[in-house]
Amino acid sequence: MPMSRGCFITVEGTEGVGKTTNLDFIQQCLEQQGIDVVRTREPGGTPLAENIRELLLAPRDEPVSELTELLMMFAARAQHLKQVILPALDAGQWVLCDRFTDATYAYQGGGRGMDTRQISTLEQLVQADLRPDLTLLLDLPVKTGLARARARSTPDRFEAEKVNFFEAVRSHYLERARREPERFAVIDAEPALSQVQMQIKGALLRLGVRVDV
Ligand code: Z5A
Repeated sequence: MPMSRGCFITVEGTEGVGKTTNLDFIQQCLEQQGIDVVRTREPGGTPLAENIRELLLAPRDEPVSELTELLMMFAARAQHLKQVILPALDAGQWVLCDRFTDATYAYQGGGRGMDTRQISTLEQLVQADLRPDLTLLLDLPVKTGLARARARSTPDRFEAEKVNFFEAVRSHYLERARREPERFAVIDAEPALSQVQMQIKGALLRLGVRVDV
């Protein structure tokens, strides 16, 4: 019997919304149901793509062109898809990814103001018809997220952006979620973690995952 393809779950949101914290929880929920999970992230997920991530995040004096940034995001993604995501899905594993192409639309399209047709052209070239089966968008007022993130570590090149940048990122994410409600689940990330996790459990039911934790 042919093996069924795994599910592809992505987690998105602006700065400090709690992606890392909640990815741990989602992974635990899936594994508790006996699902074989590959957890990964973007930009990154392979040695080469992690090198590209370091180049992208490092603060630098030289201004980084928006097109260079966009092409580097998709270069890392092409490698990640070929080496990790597609083989895992084909082998029936579930892929749980911290950010994917919605982040490119939100950060490079919304934050940097790039023409989303350029993003869509690269999306088609790099990933053809592959889209996540479920995208959890953790949503939080920008100032709350920045306060949480900045209490934790020194800012990288993206984290050093101003509040307006993140407001544009947030509204792009919310607009994408509004347009694709069957793929996105918008999670209110402001309340206590236990309440955020209740909402996540509800969203996982869409993929038939019933969680007992
Ligand atoms: N980027 C891009 O521009 N284009 C692209 O296509 C892609 C990415 C793929 C790196 O991403 C950068 O790449 C990112 C966008 C860009 N830059 N930014 N900004 P990243 O995902 O690695 O970086 P990040 O967004 O900065 O994520 P993060 O720092 O790992 O934050 P987080 O995972 O969302 O948050 P956290 O570490 O889980 O939580 C933050 C703190 O809040 C922590 O102390 C928690 O304990 C606390 N927390 C979490 N939940 C709660 C609740 N419910 N209540 C109270 N406190 C909480």
